[in-house]
Amino acid sequence: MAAFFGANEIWERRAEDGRETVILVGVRETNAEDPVKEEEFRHSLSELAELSKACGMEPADTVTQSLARINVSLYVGAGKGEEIRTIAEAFDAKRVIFNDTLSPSQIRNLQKRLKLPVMDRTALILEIFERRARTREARLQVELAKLRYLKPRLIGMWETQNRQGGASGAMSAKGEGETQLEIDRRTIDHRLSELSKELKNVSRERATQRKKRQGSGLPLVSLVGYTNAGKSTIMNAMLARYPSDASAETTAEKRQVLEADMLFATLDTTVRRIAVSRGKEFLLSDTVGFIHKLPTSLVEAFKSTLEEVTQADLLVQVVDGSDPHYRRHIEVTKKIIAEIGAGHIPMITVFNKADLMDPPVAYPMMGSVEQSVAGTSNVNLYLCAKERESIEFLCGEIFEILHAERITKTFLIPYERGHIVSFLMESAVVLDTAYTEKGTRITVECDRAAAERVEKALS
Ligand SMILES: Nc1nc2c(ncn2[C@@H]2O[C@H](COP(=O)(O)OP(=O)(O)OP(=O)(O)O)[C@@H](O)[C@H]2O)c(=O)[nH]1
Ligand SMILES: [Mg+2]
Repeated sequence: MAAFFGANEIWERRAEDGRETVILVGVRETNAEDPVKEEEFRHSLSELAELSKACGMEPADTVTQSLARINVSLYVGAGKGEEIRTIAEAFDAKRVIFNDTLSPSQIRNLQKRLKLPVMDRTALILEIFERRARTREARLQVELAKLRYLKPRLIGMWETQNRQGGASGAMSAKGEGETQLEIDRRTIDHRLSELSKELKNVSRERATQRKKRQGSGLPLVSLVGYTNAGKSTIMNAMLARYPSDASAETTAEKRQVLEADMLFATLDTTVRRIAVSRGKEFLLSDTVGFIHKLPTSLVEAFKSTLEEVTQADLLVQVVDGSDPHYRRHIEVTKKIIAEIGAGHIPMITVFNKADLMDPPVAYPMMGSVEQSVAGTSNVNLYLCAKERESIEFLCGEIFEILHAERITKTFLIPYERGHIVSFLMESAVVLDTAYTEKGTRITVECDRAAAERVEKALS
């Protein structure tokens, strides 16, 4: 991958050390089907500034424009193009970042006009993902997403430059990027198919692990939500409060996940067993966070990572309740959840960071029905992930909902099927045991799903 992308100056030619001065540009489209409100527009630009900082850039200025429609050839209006150029020169900016996905021809025209490399929001998010990707699966997925994004752009450039008889094309601001010409459609397609194959293998491994976990009969609870909301903090706090001592678990499985005050701290999916007491256990998964305008190519490429979410019995949507834009975050999360096919799964909403909320709220506390987020979930909690009491409260609620699916059942298990008894001892609350002529008669309280599996095994 390094060799392949080494030739691509959209990302790689940027100095990794030292912060690069950049100018941000956003257009508010007033005639769009669903025009964004001024306030939301500002928010998305401040998010763009955060994204650029996360990529080692220093935004010096933000240029905005309201247009009835985005300019098809230049994204901004022609006059605005000149203004951006003047501002970029004044700040000695090295790059201009645009708040929307640019078409290949917009990139070309803008670079020609501005005489600077341009980057769009999608490329920026892809770059952060690339920097953060640690596991093999995450790296493969990011490369796939990036290549899908790049393909039309590289080919567009290749064609333009060929038409120009090899003259330095629009992408090659300041003489960079000639090697781009060497990358042709076949190379890209070849790599794309290699990546898809590798990812299929990884996805198969993941499916095997999942099957093994399903064998434990434990319900799966998935943490989902906007980036930086506190998902990993909740995961770690749960692990610390209710460590599982199941002998099958390795030290690695008990390991905590990375929590950090940065965008996209988590890029993979981690599943851990949370044991409140014997028979009161569930699996908890923590995964990649979402963001407004998360590139479709990323959502698609991260399908296998996100599969854990689609398999969950319960979703816990974590919201940074102290962020003034939390409503927007909830909307984005809801949309992505539906996109990946998890819209039907029951969900609790956690308004996290209650300790930072202004005006202050009491916590841990159950939100009122009026505070419920329409169409999202009807159970909502105010919490502070960093406090033990909040974590216990959340766990209680999770069980409350999971237990709605709990039943009491008696089984007669032949002595030669002892492993089924062990399974029930592990995953259910045993209410009564008797040893009869025909086998062990055992009465348990367990998940409906676990009971169904035992019935099937005995039939
Ligand atoms: N004050 C306060 N800070 C919190 C709370 N929960 C999390 N944080 C902080 O918020 C930041 C982000 O937390 P993470 O747990 O990494 O967030 P995440 O949702 O996993 O983020 P991504 O992995 O990027 O999707 C960290 O600096 C946490 O310490 C809370 O309840 N109160
Ligand atoms: Mg995280």
